Amino acid sequence: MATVAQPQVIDEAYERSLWSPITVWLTTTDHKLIGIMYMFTSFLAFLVAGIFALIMRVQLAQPNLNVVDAETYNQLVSAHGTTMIFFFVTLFLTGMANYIVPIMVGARDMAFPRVNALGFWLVPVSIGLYYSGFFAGGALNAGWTGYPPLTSKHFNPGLGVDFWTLSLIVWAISGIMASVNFLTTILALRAPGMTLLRLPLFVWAQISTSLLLLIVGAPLAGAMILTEIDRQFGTNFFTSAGRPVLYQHLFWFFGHPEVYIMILPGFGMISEIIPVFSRKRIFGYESMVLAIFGIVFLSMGVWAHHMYTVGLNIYVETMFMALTAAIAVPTGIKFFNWMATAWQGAIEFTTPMKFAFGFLATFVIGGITGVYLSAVPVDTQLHQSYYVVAHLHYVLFGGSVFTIFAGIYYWFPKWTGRLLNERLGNWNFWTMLVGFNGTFLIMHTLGLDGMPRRIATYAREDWAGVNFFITVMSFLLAFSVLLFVINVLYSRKHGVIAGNDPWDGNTLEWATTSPPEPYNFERVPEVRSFMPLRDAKLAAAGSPTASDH
Ligand code: HEM
Ligand SMILES: [Cu+2]
Repeated sequence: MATVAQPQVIDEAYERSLWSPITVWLTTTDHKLIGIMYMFTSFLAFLVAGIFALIMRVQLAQPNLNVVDAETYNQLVSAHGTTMIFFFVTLFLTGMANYIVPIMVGARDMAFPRVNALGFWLVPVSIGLYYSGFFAGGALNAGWTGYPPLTSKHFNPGLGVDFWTLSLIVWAISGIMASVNFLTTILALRAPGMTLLRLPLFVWAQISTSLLLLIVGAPLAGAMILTEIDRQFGTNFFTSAGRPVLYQHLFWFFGHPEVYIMILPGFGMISEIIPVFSRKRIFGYESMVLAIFGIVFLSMGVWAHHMYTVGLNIYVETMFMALTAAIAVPTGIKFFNWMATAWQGAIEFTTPMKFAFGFLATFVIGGITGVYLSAVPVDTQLHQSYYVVAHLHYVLFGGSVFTIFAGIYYWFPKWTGRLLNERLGNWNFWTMLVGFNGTFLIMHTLGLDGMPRRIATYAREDWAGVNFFITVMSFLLAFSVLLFVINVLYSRKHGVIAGNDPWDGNTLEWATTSPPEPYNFERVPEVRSFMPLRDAKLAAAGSPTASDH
């Protein structure tokens, strides 16, 4: 084992922890504490956006209800979408990666710890700006996509739109900072022996996500800045005198890759979790890395599949259709590799593994409905209908949220030193799986029947039964999240003590204490494959180590 010298500088914040915990959190530059703050903040956002969803579902439970009026509904649907996408999923994943990636590559911290802290502290600023709208006469009411002319001064004189553009500009700056930091950390601070092709797949996933956000964060900020200039200075970038469709190009050049920013880290987590609980090595490591970059590359060339109905040239549409369908190829490679990994493995159905399988089962439905929607004639019919709402929740909930829960159950012992309760975890999983599919599977039929999305109410009596069922199921889904919160609160104090390596893991985070010391490792194990800890264990047992790359 190579010994690394004791660190010269221990995070000053830790030293001050003797006298004031609050100061520690406010001043820390430790990637682990920053990771926890990201996760804590974004999970609160998840709860708020979930409550908004429940209010919307109550409103839609029967025809012609008036629980909330149309204007309030529009603000709720916009805040729900914006909060889930920008403030929950993306930032929760940033927090998980903040905690885990430096440890996985054997680093002491992120490359730029102070930039990391600044990136985090921009998050409450961004969320605060958006939510200020609610106290300034009404928040954004144009959907999370904020298309002009709905956001123009003419239609929307209030401050809600301005708070939204400012919020997302700050969000993009914070995300770009985090991306530069992740890329530098992974490229420059790897432990001795950790070549690129020995990076754990979760780290590869973080490289791809960071690259994407680095490229598409600026176009998003650009779209927001131009929207704001139109509003404040009467210019015509996106007005009807200008090019409203230009906004959609800019927004979706960000928006589609954003979907992959929200799912690739989950792919990475599943690629760590399935091998550990199948007791097998990942099937096709190199093809997994290649597939990630296939997705990165393609994801930047498909944005106009959100715009099939704006009147693009048919040949342009055909190209976007082909590229969109092509994404199924690298995604399919990953999917088959996960199944091949689990195939004939000694599978342990721990809660993280259940969520991993739950992800496989639900994400495939979102993937397949996505392939249908990629076809121009199909999308022309289904655009703006509940079919799209069902599809996007299969991808975002069945994909991102299930992987996030798999990752939380997997790494919680590392973060806190205690395991989450398996019994509550089992209930959490099954209520979520049933609640989720109950809410969103049958929703496809409403879309096929022509129910439009983003409507505050509807008159069709024959939609009442299905909508009522969906609303009941959405409460089961909310109950599953409640079980999770109870599990965290309970296990943090009373959970089973985890030790360093409760799952018999493969990667370096399990080689250090739970939670790790501020400097992460006293000594970093020698890295000879993408499963360094497994190698160390095999070597200690006198067995031949996993074959090298
Ligand atoms: C807690 C379970 C959830 C429920 C019950 C739920 C419910 C809803 C409802 C009722 C709508 C409005 C549909 C409409 O009027 O067009 C909606 C829209 C949306 N949801 Fe969810 N949702 C949930 C979780 C999520 C998650 C986890 C995400 C993302 C990670 C998400 C992202 C979105 C987006 C992007 C929209 C579209 C907003 C828009 O049209 O501007 N939702 N959801
Ligand atoms: Cu897309």
